[in-house]
Amino acid sequence: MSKTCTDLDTFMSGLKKRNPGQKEFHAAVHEVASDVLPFIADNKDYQGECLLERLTEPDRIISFRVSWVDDDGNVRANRAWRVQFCNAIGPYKGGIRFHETVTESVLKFLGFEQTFKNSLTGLPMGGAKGGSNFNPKGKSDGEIMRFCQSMMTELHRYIGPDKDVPAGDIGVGAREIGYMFGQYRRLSHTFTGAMTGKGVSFGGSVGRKEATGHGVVYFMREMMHAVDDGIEGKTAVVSGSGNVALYCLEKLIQLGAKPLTASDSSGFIHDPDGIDEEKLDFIKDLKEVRRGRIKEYADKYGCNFSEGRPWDIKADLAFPCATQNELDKDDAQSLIDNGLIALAEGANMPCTSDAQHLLRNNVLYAPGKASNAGGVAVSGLEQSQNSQRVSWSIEEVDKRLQEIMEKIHCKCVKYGEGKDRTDYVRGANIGGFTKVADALQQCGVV
Ligand code: NDP
Ligand code: 2IT
Repeated sequence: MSKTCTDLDTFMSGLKKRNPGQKEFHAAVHEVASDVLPFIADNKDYQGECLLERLTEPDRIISFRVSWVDDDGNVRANRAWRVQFCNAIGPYKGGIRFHETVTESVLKFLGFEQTFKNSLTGLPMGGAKGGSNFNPKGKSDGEIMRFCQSMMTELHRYIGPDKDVPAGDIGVGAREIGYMFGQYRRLSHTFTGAMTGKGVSFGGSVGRKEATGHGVVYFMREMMHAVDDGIEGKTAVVSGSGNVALYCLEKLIQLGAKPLTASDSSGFIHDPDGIDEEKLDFIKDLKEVRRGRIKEYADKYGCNFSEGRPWDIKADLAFPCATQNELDKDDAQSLIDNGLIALAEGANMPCTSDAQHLLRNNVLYAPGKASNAGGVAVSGLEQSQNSQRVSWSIEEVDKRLQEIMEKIHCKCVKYGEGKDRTDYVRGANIGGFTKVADALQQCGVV
């Protein structure tokens, strides 16, 4: 068999048989295949060589045990993985997630998405994702350090600046990257850009911490400009209060919008007066320094805290920035009924496929692989700076980030042009696919 099967049901039933029970991975592939298979059917150039079959099989998955000792002297064991999905256009690149819900299926979905996202940035980066079912909540700094060191003791064999360059994701921020990079440096006896998201004092790029959240808002700005509208004066609902959400809130405030909500896994706050710079500083201290719960915001500013998610709040713009499947069909309907204009995903696959279907047909809707690509894009800029042994200014990095988000928007418009509105999902899927597919074809059957 060397011709890609372009029937979606046949393609998916084969994929499900080969990957039983991996529902997150099935969903991610289904979303891409439903756009890419019709594109292949219409384009002879992409019909040979089983391109999508090859792109849905990771290059390799490394799975290993991480043993560590907690503060009470108990020996603990977790499972960790690195899914090296595809290095057709550059060294593997993608984050590491620490969360109790991490499974091989979750990391395969994220690695698959990353391959398309990284292609869209225009930078030479392949796709990968890693992580562990380790739950960092409530752990001391010492426990986090010992876990990170143990994880890197195994992982260091498989990564390197020209091989695979991990970064952060849920549960992995500056502290964890620092501990992992420190151990990598020690074990490899080298100082290279083998990870990104590093501290600025040891090779990190300025602007990387802010890049995903700022980039999502830059992408939203492009979508709004394309319909002769803007962000200024618009109300926004945001979920999460981690890295992506915090800097999405920050850029919304800087561009004159009025964000109304933030959340964590225990619930959300709704501030009808809007989250301003001073209130955002409070959330940054709460989440980045004290690692507290979002409910404290409601206690301090006298607004509402509720369990659940913020999607019943009326707003012009929506930014799901917490985790996968956090916005379902009912949530999407409620946002649409409340007059939503546009939604840009900060998280990876936050909308269920039913929700995505509704949003795609009713509002401007940007999938994460396009709208949250600013984070990995600035990771790519960090790799360039490390290779050249230079550090760019924040102005330089921010200018490049804005240009990259604009180019991704253009690519989505090129491949996603539609009758009523741009189909950003189709645009991102086909735009991401073509570059990787061209590389696969030109490099022979490997
Ligand atoms: P963080 O760990 O910094 O923050 C995650 C936020 O989401 C927290 O507020 C957390 O709440 C909440 N959250 C996590 N899991 C759940 C859950 N199961 N239910 C409800 N809330 C939850 O992660 P990031 O901000 O880095 O990542 C957020 C999303 O953005 C992820 O989908 C990630 O893959 C994606 N992303 C991240 C990039 C980056 O550069 N960091 C780049 C591109 C995408 P709590 O603290 O209570 O757990
Ligand atoms: O999902 C993502 O794009 C990330 N977690 C960032 C990956 C990276 O290598 O910066």
